[in-house]
Amino acid sequence: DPAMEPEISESHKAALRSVKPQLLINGKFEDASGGKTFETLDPRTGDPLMTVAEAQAEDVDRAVKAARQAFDHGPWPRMSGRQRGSIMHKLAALMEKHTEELATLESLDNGKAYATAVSVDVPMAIEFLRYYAGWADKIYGQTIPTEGKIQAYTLREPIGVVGQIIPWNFPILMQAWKLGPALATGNTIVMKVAEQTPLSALRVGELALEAGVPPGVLNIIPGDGPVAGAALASHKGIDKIAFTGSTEVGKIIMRHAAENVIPVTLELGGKSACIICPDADLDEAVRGAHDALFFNHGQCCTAGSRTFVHESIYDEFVKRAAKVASNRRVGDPFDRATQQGPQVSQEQFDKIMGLIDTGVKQGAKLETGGKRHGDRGYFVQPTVFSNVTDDMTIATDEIFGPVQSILKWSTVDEVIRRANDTEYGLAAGVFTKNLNMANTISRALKAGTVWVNTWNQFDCGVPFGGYKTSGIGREKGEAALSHYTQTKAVYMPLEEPLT
Ligand code: TXE
Repeated sequence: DPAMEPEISESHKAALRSVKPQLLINGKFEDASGGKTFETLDPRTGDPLMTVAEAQAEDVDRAVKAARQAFDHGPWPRMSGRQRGSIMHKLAALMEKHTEELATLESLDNGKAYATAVSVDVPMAIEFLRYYAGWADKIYGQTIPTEGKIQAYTLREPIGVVGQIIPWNFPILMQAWKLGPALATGNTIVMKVAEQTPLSALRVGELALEAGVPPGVLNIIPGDGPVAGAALASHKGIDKIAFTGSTEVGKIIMRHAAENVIPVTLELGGKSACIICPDADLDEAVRGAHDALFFNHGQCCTAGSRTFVHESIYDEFVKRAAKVASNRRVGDPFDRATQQGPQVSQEQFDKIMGLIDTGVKQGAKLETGGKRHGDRGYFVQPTVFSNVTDDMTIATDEIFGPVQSILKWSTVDEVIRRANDTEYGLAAGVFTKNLNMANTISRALKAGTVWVNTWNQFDCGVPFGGYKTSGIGREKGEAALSHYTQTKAVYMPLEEPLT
């Protein structure tokens, strides 16, 4: 219960003490220039959790130079893929050894349920690093048959210094998604972590040094978006930029990349349609659509934030969905029974409460929730709206909170058209027992991932990314490797030199 004084227990204090709250540049933890700092807050209370160095443009410049030196002269891009893979395996093993500490940091900083952090976020981050460690010695070019007495082959080389900017919703997991392919392919990295959640990433940075990642290969700079983030994205010394965050900032990142003519990968917002067909098992569909939206407090780019329910089952579905949501256990993330902790920040809390108000004003029917939970921290009641129509703001804008919007459909053509009628295209899904329906709908949906009778499956090996304004490029799987390598073609005469 958030009304109770949240506890900072001995194990929480020990986890916090494990973090060096500074900038990781060239293998050393340092203060920011001018001694600039910011507070990362405890979302349960809004009280300061820890004071962290805040990178300034000069610091970003130092980090990029360190990464450049490590790329141009250091061992990382020159060692064999197998050696790089083995260092990555060591990092994964160290993270595994520190699973509880990392999960504690994740919950303290982000507010997510500890039970989830310790069983999903941290183990998945470890699994991702292992998956990409396995790729490190399996990335190679081709020998290509050519016309004439000449042979040609290709090499796949790392791109160089990569800038990576990550958000706060899955701090350690987003870090692993970005580090895995970049490290495996031999790049060096400057990573700007989110100002709301810098702690777990800094701890992982230290473990990376312990694992043997050479100085300058992984530089981590906590700081503000418009200061440190912008300085990184616009820096002339980076060879690639990868970003996960809002579509609005994604456009800024792409403009910087255009200025410097460097490749850019973006993983941006979503407004994913979850389509419930009349033949679906109702309880499974209610539960599936609930999890699709409420997982991680609704703070998922893939949240099923438009639940389209067939008119023949609509009323019953809404009744059950409201019941499931109202039973959701909101509370202290460290209480093992908690399913939903606080939202990450005051800003996100305000945005969500504002959108709930807009929903009510625009005529959606509030079935449950709609208010703040408790009287301190950033807790929001699990909220369900019915009678939502396509033009309402809650049906068009990313809410990024525990707010389910249920819309009604009658024909398949109509629901496909409406599901696709959005600027986003990150994910979508359908609940049905009818194979034809599953095939028709999954092929017609314009989204980078489609889930059938499930949601939020994220296997390391399967590519993930957005259609339309949800992004550019793919993370995870073999697909991500192509964004961290460039191809060199080498020609060589087979007989006497050709002129
Ligand atoms: O995102 P930002 P915010 C969506 C979600 C959320 C909204 C706003 O709808 O409510 O975005 O969240 C850095 N140059 N998503 O404000 O600002 C910033 O410091 C360079 C969806 O937190 O995009 C952080 O590290 N960098 C998303 C990162 O960008 C800049 C996850 C993301 O922050 C910058 C998060 C700038 N000018 C939010 N401004 C997803 N796709 O999962 C900010 N940043």
